[in-house]
Amino acid sequence: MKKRVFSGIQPTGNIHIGNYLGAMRHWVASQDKFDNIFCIVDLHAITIPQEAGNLRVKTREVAGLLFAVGIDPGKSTVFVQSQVEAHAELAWILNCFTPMGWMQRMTQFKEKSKDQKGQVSVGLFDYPALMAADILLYDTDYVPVGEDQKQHVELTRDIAQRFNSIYGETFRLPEPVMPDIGARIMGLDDPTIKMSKSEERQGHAVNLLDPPDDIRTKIMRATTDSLREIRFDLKRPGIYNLLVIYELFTGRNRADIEARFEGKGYVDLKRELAEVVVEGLGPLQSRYKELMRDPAHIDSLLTDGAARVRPTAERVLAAVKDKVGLG
Ligand code: ATP
Ligand code: LTN
Repeated sequence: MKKRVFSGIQPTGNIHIGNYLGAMRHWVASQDKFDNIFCIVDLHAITIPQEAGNLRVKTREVAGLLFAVGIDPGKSTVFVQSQVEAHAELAWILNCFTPMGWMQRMTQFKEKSKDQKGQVSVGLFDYPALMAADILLYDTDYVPVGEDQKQHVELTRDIAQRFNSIYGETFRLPEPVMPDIGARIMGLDDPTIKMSKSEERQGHAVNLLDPPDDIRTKIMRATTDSLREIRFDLKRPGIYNLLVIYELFTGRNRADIEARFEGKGYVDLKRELAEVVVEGLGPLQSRYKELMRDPAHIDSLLTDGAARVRPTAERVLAAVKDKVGLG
């Protein structure tokens, strides 16, 4: 039996190279080794206001991108969260087993609620319980994510353990899996914050669907420092981030990269990086365009995906309800 992998991505904003390098490309790379489920988490998306038409467009766009980067619907299941009702139902039950104090520690909520001033929804606060439901419904072994989600996976384990200790072995405990390099790609305009879909500034992120000239402009304008040497030095976050992106797109090792840029300037690095990223994203962009000629096909892959996972989700939910004394 292959181990089960589950991960999720929100259909909000534009998918960027941080999502790709930190998460999506690892999902693709491990497809043969594991039994994979990838979920487009539209219920999570509405924790922040969304326009209905746009949410639908983005949901299909993310699906198209997942298939375009190489998720093979024959090997992995991709589905839309709101199409499997068990997610919302288990989230409610888990709410009732999650102490407020545990939720109050979540750093993502603290970050995200800052931007929202007085408009923060209860859903945003409760986001991690829904994420725990996503993971626990499928007897998940591994959750491959970027570093920002580690805390949520650890909370999921705590909630699962708490439930298990009250009702006996019910949930499998999942483990977060993060890449050694690229788990936290930083913003191009501000390398002290993570590259994020919700940052809307023009030069913040390279999006997977950016035209080549936009990619070039964004990389050429990336914030660096006033030093000269091109080295992997964590204390110089701007240049470090660009080098990590270069490293991940080219697959070259650090010593070779440093040797290649010895005596050269930041402009040389940026120019070469821009071409590497343009080339790296080219094939994916063509596949995406191709796939999007037939949106009905994408929708049908998603419907099939939901049908495939629904029985597992319903079995786990039924066991939980039975233990709790519901229904
Ligand atoms: P937002 O910032 O609006 O919450 P996001 O950019 O974090 O969105 P998600 O859909 O929440 O995107 O994340 C999808 C996956 O990408 C998650 O596994 C997440 O950990 C990973 N990820 C997101 N940003 C980065 C980043 N800057 N570096 C590496 N991985 C990332
Ligand atoms: N919170 C995650 C998206 C997400 C997820 C999940 C990731 C929702 N449910 C389950 C892994 C497993 C995010 O913002 N990236």
